[in-house]
Amino acid sequence: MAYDDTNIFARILRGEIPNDTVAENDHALAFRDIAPKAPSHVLVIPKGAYVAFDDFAANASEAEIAGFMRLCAQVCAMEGVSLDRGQGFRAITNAGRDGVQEVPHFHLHILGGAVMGPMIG
Ligand code: DGP
Repeated sequence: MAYDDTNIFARILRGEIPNDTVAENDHALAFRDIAPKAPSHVLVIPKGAYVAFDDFAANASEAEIAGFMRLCAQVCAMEGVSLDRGQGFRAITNAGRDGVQEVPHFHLHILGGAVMGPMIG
């Protein structure tokens, strides 16, 4: 699937739409979800143009992958949900039609601050 650079997260990355940034590095941006599903709900996105998880995992450079993953860990620590500081979290990514992905720019949801409900539904 070709990357559509008009998607909302591409527009956030270009600074066309404001966001509530939590943390950032050279390769990734973390910001609060506009419609939080948990007391802490942060989205982590790569700065590169990747449609979904499989695109990112297959095509991103090792530096991009490392930058993305390190930012995820930083978010968990900052939000107080990492296992050495809090009670845990859920990290999920939706991909494509069956994953019910709304925004076609790869993103990881990090949810915490409450016990999560069922995975599917
Ligand atoms: P999904 O593609 O289904 O994994 O979810 C996309 C998420 O993006 C959804 O939880 C709502 C969030 N979202 C959509 N538009 C915006 C926006 O303009 N700003 C922010 N911060 N979040 C958004």
